[in-house]
Amino acid sequence: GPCGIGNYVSTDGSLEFHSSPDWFNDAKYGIFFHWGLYSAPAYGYIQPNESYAEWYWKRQHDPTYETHTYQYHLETYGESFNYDDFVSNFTASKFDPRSWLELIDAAGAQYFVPVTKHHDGFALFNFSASVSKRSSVHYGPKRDFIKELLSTAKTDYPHLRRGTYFSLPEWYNPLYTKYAQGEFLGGPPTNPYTGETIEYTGFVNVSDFVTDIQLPQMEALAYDYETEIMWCDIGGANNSTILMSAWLNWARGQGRQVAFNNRCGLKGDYDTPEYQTNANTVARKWESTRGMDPFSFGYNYMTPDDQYLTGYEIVQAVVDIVSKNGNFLLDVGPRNDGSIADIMVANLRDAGTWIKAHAESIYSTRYWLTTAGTGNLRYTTTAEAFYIHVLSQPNATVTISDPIPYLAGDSVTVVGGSLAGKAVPMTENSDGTYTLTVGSDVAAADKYVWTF
Ligand code: FUL
Repeated sequence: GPCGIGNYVSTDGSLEFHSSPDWFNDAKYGIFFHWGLYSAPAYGYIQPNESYAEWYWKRQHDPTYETHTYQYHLETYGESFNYDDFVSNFTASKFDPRSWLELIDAAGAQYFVPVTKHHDGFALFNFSASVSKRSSVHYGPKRDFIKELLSTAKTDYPHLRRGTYFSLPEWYNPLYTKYAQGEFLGGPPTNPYTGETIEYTGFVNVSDFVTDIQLPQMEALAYDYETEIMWCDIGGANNSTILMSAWLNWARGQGRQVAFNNRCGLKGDYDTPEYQTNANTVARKWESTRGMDPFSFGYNYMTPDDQYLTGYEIVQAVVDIVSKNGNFLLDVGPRNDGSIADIMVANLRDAGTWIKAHAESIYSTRYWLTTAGTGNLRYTTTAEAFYIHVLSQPNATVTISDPIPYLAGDSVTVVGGSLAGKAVPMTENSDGTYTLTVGSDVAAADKYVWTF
């Protein structure tokens, strides 16, 4: 169905008529990639506010943060090594878009969102050199990674939807000073140890950050890269009404539906709780995001393997979030060479095996009315079926006390696992609840979440 009405004009009100496209609501599960210069130090200190490895520059530069990152940098790289010097460590020597895409696909994800430019302003895509030269196209590996990834996806994995993360502000861009807000003060950057002003690599002195840098870069993602999700970050100063109205109308003219999140300075198609989820169903579309790392989106070399989300935890998160009208955008932090740690690969594949085996109860489903299931039960629906998900291994019986109008007959069918298709007896109790009698064979025939 349509995800909006008429032609959009450049006002907040007009753009609020847009809603998340059906394909986005159907897709449920995506993979996020935080990969950039910060993947070279790959360091975050495990405490609130200092654990996001992609915030390395800000934390290193900002002595108000208990100085773990500040000290670490000093001891590891020395005071004269500036953040932009990580360009030479960011080799991407093992980056292969096919291996990332094969992993996304094996994970059971239906879309992906690479960071195209984080708050450090160092982009991984191409735009006019009269706007800025601060990118991997001009420095370091001299490659357009976003093009490599998106164009390979388009030809080799056409069923995967292609999104792009883009930070609206830049921490130390000299032109951002005019729009300073919160931790985004603008530049030029200084060396945190000597106080010296340092160069903002690739800086082109245009006149206005928003109209001359941010807007053309987003236009490049919209029109040259044909992104399907504008995953903005931070908001702040922007020209998003102009960009979005033109982009939505243009995409519609091509018969395509695109999405944008709630961090573009506009209400957006969906909310994006971060390292959080919703306890209950929320009718406005939402997408929960977090890293496989317990505290970071960017790769943190210090995180022990057993701290990463496991296959079990990923499956539980997908089922729980989907049953409440959410999507799950799970982040992977690749290393500076473009490779992905074995533990993340293994856990994603493990979850993917379960998700694919239970595809009919996850993808293209809708949440059940307005309440989440009670206890360890979660529900999803389609026009043809009603699905009961049990978040822990059933032991003889499962009792359903939620007032579900769809339960009828004397059995339900197992979805997924080695006994898929088997009938499980169901009885209606005198108090109106239902009991499924789950034999030990059915309980043993699946893992992580049992679906009927
Ligand atoms: C936040 C950023 O500050 C984090 O570094 C990360 O990119 C997350 C998805 O969004 O606002």
